[in-house]
Amino acid sequence: REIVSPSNGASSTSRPSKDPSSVQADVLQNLEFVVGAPSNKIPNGLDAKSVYRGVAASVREHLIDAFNRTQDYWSEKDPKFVYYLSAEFLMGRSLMNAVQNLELTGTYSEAVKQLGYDLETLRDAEQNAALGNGGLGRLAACFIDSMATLNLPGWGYGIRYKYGMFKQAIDEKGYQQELPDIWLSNGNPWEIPRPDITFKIGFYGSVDNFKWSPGETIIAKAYDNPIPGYKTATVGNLRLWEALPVDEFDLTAFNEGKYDKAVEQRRKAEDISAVLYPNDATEYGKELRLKQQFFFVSASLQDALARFKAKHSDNWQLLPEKAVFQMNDTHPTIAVAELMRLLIDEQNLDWDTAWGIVQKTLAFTNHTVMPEALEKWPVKVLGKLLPRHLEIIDKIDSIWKDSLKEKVLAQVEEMHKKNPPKPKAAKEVPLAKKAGAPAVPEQAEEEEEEEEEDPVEAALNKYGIITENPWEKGVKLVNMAYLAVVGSKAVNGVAAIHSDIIKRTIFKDFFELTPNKFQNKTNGVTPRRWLAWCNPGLAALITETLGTDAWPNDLNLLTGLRQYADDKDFQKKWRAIKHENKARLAAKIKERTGIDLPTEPLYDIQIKRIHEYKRQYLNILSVIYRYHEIKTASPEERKKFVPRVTIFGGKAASAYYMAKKIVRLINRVGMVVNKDPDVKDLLKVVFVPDYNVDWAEALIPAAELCQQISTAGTEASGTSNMKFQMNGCLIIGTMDGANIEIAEEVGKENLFIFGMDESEVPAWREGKRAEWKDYDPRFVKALDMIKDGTFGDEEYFQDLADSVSDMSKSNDWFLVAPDFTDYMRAQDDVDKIYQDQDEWTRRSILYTAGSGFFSSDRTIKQYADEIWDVKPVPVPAA
Ligand code: F55
Repeated sequence: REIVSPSNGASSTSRPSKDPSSVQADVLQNLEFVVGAPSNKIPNGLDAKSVYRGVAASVREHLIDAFNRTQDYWSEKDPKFVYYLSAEFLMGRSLMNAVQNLELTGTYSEAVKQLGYDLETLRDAEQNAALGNGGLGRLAACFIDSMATLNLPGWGYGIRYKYGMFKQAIDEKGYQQELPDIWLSNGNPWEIPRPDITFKIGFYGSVDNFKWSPGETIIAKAYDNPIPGYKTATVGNLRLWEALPVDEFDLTAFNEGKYDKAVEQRRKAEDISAVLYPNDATEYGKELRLKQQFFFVSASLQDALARFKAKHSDNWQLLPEKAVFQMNDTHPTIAVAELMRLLIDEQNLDWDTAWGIVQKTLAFTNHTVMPEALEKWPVKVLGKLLPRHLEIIDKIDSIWKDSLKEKVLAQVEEMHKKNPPKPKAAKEVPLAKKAGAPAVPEQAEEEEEEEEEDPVEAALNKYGIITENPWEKGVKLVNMAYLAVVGSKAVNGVAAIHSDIIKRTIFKDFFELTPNKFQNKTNGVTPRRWLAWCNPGLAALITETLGTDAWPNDLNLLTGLRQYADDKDFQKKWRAIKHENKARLAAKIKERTGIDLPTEPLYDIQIKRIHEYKRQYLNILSVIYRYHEIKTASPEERKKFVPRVTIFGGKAASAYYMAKKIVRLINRVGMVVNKDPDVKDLLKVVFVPDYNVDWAEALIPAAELCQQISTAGTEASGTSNMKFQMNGCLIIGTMDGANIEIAEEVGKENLFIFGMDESEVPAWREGKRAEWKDYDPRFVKALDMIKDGTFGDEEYFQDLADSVSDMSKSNDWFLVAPDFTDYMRAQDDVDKIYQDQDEWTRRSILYTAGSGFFSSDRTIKQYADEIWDVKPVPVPAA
């Protein structure tokens, strides 16, 4: 399907204007005719929201103009396209990013000023597009930014959720409340509805002789969201799908007076794109979730295939040379079966031809090794919702296993030669058990052992896409990650250590079969949003110092800052900017929470989803101990403390029991510490409510220390660590995820590294833990304070305390207790270095200077070269 440009190549049509006075006229025009503001109120007498809408409508014209030219050009050139399939795109706000990327900031600031407003105020009138949970969704947003900037022909494909990530409020007890995110209430000027681009999506029904007759059909309608590149005429596309009923209204029911039934179909269809599932680390097993996944995958594949067909009719062998679909985690992996179905059932290809094409057209990224996040759909659920797909998956599974038979047979024979046949085959320990989920019910284990399994069958089963649920005998599951691995040409992890771990653990058997399929693509973040736009002070200093403003598109240029790391004058300027950013943040925090913050202390920040593996708990325990030390110190001793502001931000999944307790504990500690007159400015504890992308844009430039303290081996990569690094913020962290690569770039000695590393964790969990008793007295003291009611609610916090201290109730799976002592040692180092501001600043400069590798431009270039084989197609300037 082509995108038809209304301008139809007519270069004579007037392009949106680029000088302040004509831009001003455009804004006024849009205020009157798009916003519908009464002319006697324009421009004064309007609220910021309305003016924002007028300005956004005018910026939109620039975007659409370049968007149409880009898409027309790409369509004409017909290069290979990458389609980034993701259930989440955490975009944040668009106004400033669009204005900056289009290089119209000066123009718009001026135009808006003449109307009596300033651009910053209007920026804050925009709703956040929070169509994602956290790292995975924000990564997708950074990636499409880089794709456009690098002129790579490609689109993002996802879901236009009506409600994004829930809004978080903190009640007076410190408890998290979830509120709906009604982000479309003020309209969305950044999207282009495409009522003419729709696809039918089927569900349920039956299969007769390979022919699927869906029992329910809905419509997917496209919305295009232009994605401007920076310093390029390219504007890419994020196409999001909305679910609609085939028939708006059941007239018969209406005429019979059954009014609610008349709209029932509509409601049911709209439910599919209604709400983002707010969990970032646990799968749901809910049918609606699978419906969402299939809905957007099917629409996206149908759309891309239609576009291919319009150019190349039935030459399907050419598809792998024209399209590649990158699957962002397991959420879109039903694509393996859907692409097979479309090629076989709709385009009449035979199985082998279709399978050959699929395996050259799909690629898969894994973002986690946490067993509870790996999606496994019960065969019953999948088979009911998508009967034809289950049939296809079943066939993929048996052909796949058949292809391994000879190999496995040889392996078994070899094994038997070495060890004469034992009565029973060695049993695989279920992965989830290895990784610490509750143990398999013992009874089930015993029963299993009683069965005599054919050793070849047993060996083959470890490769099974469809397998038995280890917790529930007789219940079969479709392992979506395995389906993706088998159906893809490439599989990648998101940081070096993570890519290594997946080869050794969750995909070990697959790696041994096809080692070349497995790759690493270390994550990156867009330096436009995360340095240039969010930290204008630092950006200006960098440009002035390097003597070029080319660095946002060529981030390795930042190495040029290294030579200034010891320069006292430069350090002074560097510090002054950090201080301004801290003051700006303090003002925002005051406005949102009422808390007054001094700007002299060390700003220490941990922002990320609340999760036990990310160990916000470890952080708050050390804060509690610090509080105790300050309180029990004499006035003279107090002078020796390095003042700190500790800031937390993050949402807990609504059903995550422990995470919610951690949120409450942090808030309770803040309530007590912040009003304690003994503490004064030596310690402040802030929980910023409703942490989101624009909080991040204010917090990161102001941060001096950030906490990246996950249990080694659990955080696949982390991406906020990269954003902090770019902004000259020092890291206290474990040797986990991308911290390791950051340490390589910056010099490990410049980070505050602590704790067990990934190789030590299993031995501790499986052995040492049993007899370990070296609880740090400071750790015991902090827990005692929680338990004695220093922060109130001691009963409520009891099990949180037990979870890291009472091995009969829990096993401290994430190593809070054993890592505590070294964490405190690292914290002491932090205090010591902070007192030497020159040394601190030197390190800070080295962080920024060493952050070039973590530009998502580098990441995307590697995807394009090493997986996608997609080449840049720059759009000629207008
Ligand atoms: C969302 C939904 C489900 Cl069902 C499972 C996981 C998620 C999710 O949001 N995961 C996520 O954010 N993973 C993170 O991805 C980042 C980008 O690769 C990594 O940096 C981070 O380590 C990882 O936890």
